Amino acid sequence: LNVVVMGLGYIGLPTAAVIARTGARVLGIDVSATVVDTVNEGRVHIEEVDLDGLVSGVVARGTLRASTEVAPADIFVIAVPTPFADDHQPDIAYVLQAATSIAAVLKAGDTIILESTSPVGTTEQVRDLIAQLRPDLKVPGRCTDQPDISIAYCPERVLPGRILVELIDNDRVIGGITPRCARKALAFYRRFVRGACVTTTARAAEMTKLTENAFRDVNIAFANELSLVADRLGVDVWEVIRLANRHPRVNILSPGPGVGGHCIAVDPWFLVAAAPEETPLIRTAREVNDGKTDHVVAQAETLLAATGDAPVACFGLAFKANIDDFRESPALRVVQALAQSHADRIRVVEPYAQALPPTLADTGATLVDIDTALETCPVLIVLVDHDLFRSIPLEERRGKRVLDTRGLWPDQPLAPA
Ligand code: SAJ
Repeated sequence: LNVVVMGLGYIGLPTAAVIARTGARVLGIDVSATVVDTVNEGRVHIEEVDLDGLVSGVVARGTLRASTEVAPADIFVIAVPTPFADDHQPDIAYVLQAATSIAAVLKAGDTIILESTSPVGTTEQVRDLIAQLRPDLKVPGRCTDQPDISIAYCPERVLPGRILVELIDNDRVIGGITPRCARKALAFYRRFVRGACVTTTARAAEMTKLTENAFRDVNIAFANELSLVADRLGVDVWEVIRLANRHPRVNILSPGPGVGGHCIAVDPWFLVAAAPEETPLIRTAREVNDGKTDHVVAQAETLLAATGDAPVACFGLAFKANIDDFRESPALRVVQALAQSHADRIRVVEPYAQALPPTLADTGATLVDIDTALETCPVLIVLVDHDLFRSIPLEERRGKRVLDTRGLWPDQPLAPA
């Protein structure tokens, strides 16, 4: 079996490597020559648990190769980004570009599977584009006799940090343009997925993916809104949530400095853009979560104003715990805002960064290790719940002024006046 995976990012590269491990011959395509060279040397350009060993193994065995040029194959998996524009309208240009390059090498019997998170209707747009570019091929849903190719939508659902486990164990939703397309794609996923593979239509599968991430966003927004109420009322929100969650049908998520990453902070907008009138809740959840970051900046400014010119240690830049991914990170947004007017006071502690990211590099803020921060900074702001931070014992935090946006240190005494 020959498989082409379009896009060698956080999803495409692990997916390509897992398929290659089954013995299929996989060609990974990326627009970046650096990424292609790195993979062909058996190395990885992203941090993900166990990915380096897997990639070096399948490249050495010759089942995974990378290129900037698409080649003929039996299965084409599209895993390219679908960002949104400034007006929150989804941008599927990369998906359509990928489909265009696939069209050039497509032959009867091939299957195209879109995995990128996409607005409802995108898989049909891919089908229409292929029909237009390759009038010699019969496309599914557009002809009465047997189509020449199959097209399906099967969203990725893996959690960064657990990608290689979840690629295998998670259930998959497989939406075909027609039931036959779905069955074709299902046979492919059965090669490496241990979870259940459930088939449906392409449109239902597209909406399912958006729904999952909007569900999480709305639930995090509820927790973030509670944290604002608790602040106003002088109550410990973490304690309230812990207690409320003892109810058998209550399961509240954790407040934080906002929602980051390239999925949960983005995908709900695809639903809002598709049905603006019908989505006040989903839109408001997005606004609540973005607004939480502004609230944390204001809290931090108040703390800085109350602490003279004391150095301030900001714990964490990543968008969530225990990863090196800073995309759309609320922690990074908070530190950037503080660095604008207090750069000389700002020390950043981020064990997952070798250097400050470009947006902070020239501000005057400095990157320090945990020990230095604890020794030199009387003011601590927790922005990410990395395990390395959670394990700092109370003795090392006693007497500090602390703003803990993640509820990481429940034993922290109230700050000295
Ligand atoms: N967060 C909170 N409080 C919580 C949980 C999360 O503030 O209780 C924050 C995190 O700190 C982070 C953001 O939300 O900033 C998102 O983190 P996450 O762990 O909820 O999700 P992602 O973005 O890493 O991955 C999500 C997952 N989707 C769901 O859990 C429904 C993953 O399964 C998807 O594959 C991924 O999006 C994706 O690619 O769409």
